[in-house]
Formats: sequence, structure tokens, C-alpha cells
Amino acid sequence: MHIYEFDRALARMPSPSVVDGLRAVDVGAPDFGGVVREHAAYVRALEDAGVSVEVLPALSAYPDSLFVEDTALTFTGAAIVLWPGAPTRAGEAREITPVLERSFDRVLRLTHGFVDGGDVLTTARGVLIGQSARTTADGARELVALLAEIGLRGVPVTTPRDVLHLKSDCSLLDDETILATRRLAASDMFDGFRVVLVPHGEEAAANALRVNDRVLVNDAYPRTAELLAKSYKVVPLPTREVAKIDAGLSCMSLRWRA
Ligand code: CIR
Repeated sequence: MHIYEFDRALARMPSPSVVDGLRAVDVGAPDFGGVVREHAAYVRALEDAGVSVEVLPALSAYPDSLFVEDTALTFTGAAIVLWPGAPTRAGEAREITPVLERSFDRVLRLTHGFVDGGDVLTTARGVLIGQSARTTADGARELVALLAEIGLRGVPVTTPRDVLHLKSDCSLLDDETILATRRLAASDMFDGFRVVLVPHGEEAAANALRVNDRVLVNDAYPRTAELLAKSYKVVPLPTREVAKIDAGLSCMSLRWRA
């Protein structure tokens, strides 16, 4: 069984309030219709990869709530409810909890500090937890303890300054290989892994998503797609609108193998 093999996923419909989603730099609000189309293409791509996707109803009170990845971690048999670090997103953890309780035998909860799921990269060698503006040291520490309870090894690392999430800059390609930006690869966190560097100017392409036999990539970055296509089946997906609120491919789902 590989760490990137999934048969179940959760996603959440975008709400019209997504136009108020958080963004580090305001390049204009995303178009709601465009976000809905990108989200639908993403869900279809997961289904085409063999994943059964439950799409939860939109939550208008939480503009960023379609980015369910930040609210929890999901594994076979167990889930961990996180505490997103942005004040406008904290309530999203409460909303996802009953959904997880329906699908998992064990649901653990983070009770100290903050962790965004976007800062957590699950690999075959351990679960990297990037401390960032959203993920605090006490949150990362408690997450290491919670992961230990379900037999997994958490490894605190540092998300580069001015990068929203650890996974804004990296993704898992297979058990031994990570796709990463140069600035992240310069740290020693991927020692022992093969690292594929995203081409210059395509840094945002580092947030790709390996699902079963394929890698979902952002269609705005053709050189990354070409590079990955040498070794993987590549599925390009549009993310123009969600990118305006600092999102990419991993963030729109929670995935696990039932
Ligand atoms: C936020 O700033 O929280 C959202 N606008 C974007 C979240 C993206 N999440 C992710 O990459 N895991």
C-alpha cells in the first residue's frame, strides 16, 4: 500500500462568500462561477482517479471553507481535527468534526495552539509539520503527540517565511520523491528523499497532488507538467480563480484509504 493511494475524499462546495477569501496579496476577488467550475473539475479528477468523493454543503459564514484540507488530517481508521490558524477559519474545524465522526472509528482533536493542514505533508517516512504564520510551535508539538497515538511519526519543520503553507512549496510524488521549490529544497527537511525541483518561475506548481496512479497539477505551469510527465501520468487542472485566494490543488480535499 502506498501513502498516495486513496479511495475516499471529502470536499466542500464553495459559497458565494468565497469572494471574501483570505489572500496575502489582493489581485482582485475570485469569480464565484469560476471557482465553482474549478472545484467541479477537481472533484471530477479525484473521481476519475478512483476516489469516492463526498461533497459537503457550502458554508457561507466561512469564505475559505472549501479548503477542507486545513481543518483535519485523515488516515485509514483515524482522523485528527486541527485548529486553523486564521481567526476567520477557526470555526471550520467545528463544522468538519461531526462529518469525520461519521466516517472514522477514531477522531482525535488538537487542543493547543494552531495547525493548518496545508502545513502538513504526509510521507512514507513521517509526517512533516511546518511551523508557519498559521501553524504554531505548541500546535505542532501536540500534533506530534496525537500522531504518535495512531502510530505515526510527526516531524516539526519550518515553512519558509512569507510562504503560506508548507505544501504551498512542496508535494509528495511517490514514496521516495518530493516535488519542491528551490527555497524549500535548500533546507534539510527532505534528506533521504529524491527531490524534483519546480522550474524557475513556476514555484506555485509545487502544490501538486499525487492521487493513485496520477498527479494533479496546476495547468498554468506547462514546464512543470512536462517535467513530471516523463515519470508520471499528469492531469492538468485550472486553478486561476482559487489561486487569487492563495489556494492550489491539495487544499480542496481531505483524502484517505478506507
Ligand atoms: C487561506 O488563506 O487560508 C485560504 N485563502 C487559502 C488556503 C489554502 N489552503 C491550503 O493550501 N491548504
